[in-house]
Amino acid sequence: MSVDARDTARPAPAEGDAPTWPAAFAERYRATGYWSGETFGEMLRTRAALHPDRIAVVDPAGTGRRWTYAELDARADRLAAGLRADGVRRGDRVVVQLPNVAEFFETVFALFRIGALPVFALPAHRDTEISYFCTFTEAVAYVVADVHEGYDYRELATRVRAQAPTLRHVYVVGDPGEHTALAGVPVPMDTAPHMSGNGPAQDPAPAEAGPAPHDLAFLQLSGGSTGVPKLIPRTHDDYLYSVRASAEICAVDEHGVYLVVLPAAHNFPLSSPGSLGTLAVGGRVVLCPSPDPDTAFPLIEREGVTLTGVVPPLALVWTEAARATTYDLGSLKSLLVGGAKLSETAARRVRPALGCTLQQVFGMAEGLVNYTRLDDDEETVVTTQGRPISPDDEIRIVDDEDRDVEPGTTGHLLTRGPYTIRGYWRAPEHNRRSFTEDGFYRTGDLVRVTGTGHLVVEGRAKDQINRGGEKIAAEEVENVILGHPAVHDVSVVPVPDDFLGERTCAYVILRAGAALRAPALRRFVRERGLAAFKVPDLVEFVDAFPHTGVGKVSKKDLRVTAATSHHETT
Ligand code: OOB
Repeated sequence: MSVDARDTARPAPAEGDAPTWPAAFAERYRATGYWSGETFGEMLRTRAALHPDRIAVVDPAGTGRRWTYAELDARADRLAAGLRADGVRRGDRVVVQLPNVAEFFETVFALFRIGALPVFALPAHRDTEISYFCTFTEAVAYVVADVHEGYDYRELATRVRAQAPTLRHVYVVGDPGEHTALAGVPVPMDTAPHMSGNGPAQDPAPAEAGPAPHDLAFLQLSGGSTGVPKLIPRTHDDYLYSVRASAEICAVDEHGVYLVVLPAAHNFPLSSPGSLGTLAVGGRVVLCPSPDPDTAFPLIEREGVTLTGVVPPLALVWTEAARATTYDLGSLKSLLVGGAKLSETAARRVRPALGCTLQQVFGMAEGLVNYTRLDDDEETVVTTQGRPISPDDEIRIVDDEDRDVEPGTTGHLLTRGPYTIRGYWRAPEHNRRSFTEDGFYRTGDLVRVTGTGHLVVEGRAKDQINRGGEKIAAEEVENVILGHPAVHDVSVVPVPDDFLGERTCAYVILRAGAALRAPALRRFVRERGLAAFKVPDLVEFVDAFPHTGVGKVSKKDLRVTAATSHHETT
């Protein structure tokens, strides 16, 4: 394995934080060219040099902003210099919780250049999640918006700061209140001149060497099935490969205009091919402040959007709205749908309604992403969730004892490859369960493979609810509910839902003599500071849970009960 020259004079990242690929695999992935030896910071620099005046990012909020590649590049440099001056260093973690605003890219590329790791939080996360991310990752900084959708993130930051001893800085996009304005991060004198020109920034003498391509680029969140979310360590090499290959599969080039409809930090709009895939080929990224058709459709028309990615419930809303819209959606070439299973019925509606190609995407923040291809026949596109990006994505379908099943039979999906992690960040115990000894990731998905190598998602073995693409670990919600003094026991399971695919149902056994009603319990969960999408949609009070032969709560039976009973709306 070649050692990058930039590695000298730099401390190695802390040993053991993140399991990595064995040397033989890394060598192969480099030799095949998957890992190109470039960082995200360098990718943007190259792009800005090639076409400085082309628009990179459009943020239509407020008066609207259009940043060229040169401007984004210069802004990332300036912010990187300012953050360095504030003491943010290579390898440090910085929790980034921003809505779909241009500063998301400025921040993320600044951190990429420093080699500090963004920890990608979602705007919906609240005290419980953010405090956990900040303390577990020992984050030195936290970046938020001032107010978004009526919620004041500065107040959240104040509370989190009191809990997280390592957090030295809170940067705010907009009015900073008691914190620091991101726009006001001072630029040290020696780097300031690079920022004034119109062309791409000159390669400034770095205050400190930046990251190497095989270093971690960021920590992404796992939907997970455990009490606390797991963090997914992705390297520049592996992620850049997945975004470039995704752009090729989705035929995105410099004329591509990608609309970021889902939260920008999520792996799907970030990388499939998403904003990063679009920037990697010199296209244009348009931020959509809200996913509803009234916001998205005018932007599609005005900006000539060529592709975007949505979750299945949104695909339903869009296909319905497209029938009556007066906006011209003719520029849209493809709609990527993923994050949860798209029903065949819904899939068949996409092309007639929106006049564009459907691409199903079955991906995961841990790595593996599958796409239906642009030249797949219609039946394949509507009935499968696609095939892997890479010829080197290894797929195994196994039974409960890890034995390969007969071809075409449904089983557990295990995978390993050039952009699938070999372990979560600082979670050795959990890694022993989530990965096989030879490095396959246990996805928790039940899948079968068709004769053409396409995957069909048939179900899920992990203890998770997929609420229209938003993942909820049952255990995380159960732990919060168990904190209620009236609750003796609880079990959280999915309930089928026509629109979202699944909703959450909490089955609760109360303590003897205790009284509690569903609205009070839901309020309790909300007030504990959990993201709103994790608050159970339904609460059912029961006297006992079904049990398995060995006396464990049978979630399988409870799921069946949940699916077949009539639920009062709570
Ligand atoms: C995407 O990533 P995550 O990490 O939020 O969730 C991954 C899980 C998968 O393991 C699977 O259970 C489910 O989400 N999933 C799908 C699916 N796409 C994801 N289940 C059925 N059909 C699909 N098309 O959700 C994600 C990451 C990158 C691209 C797209 C989605």
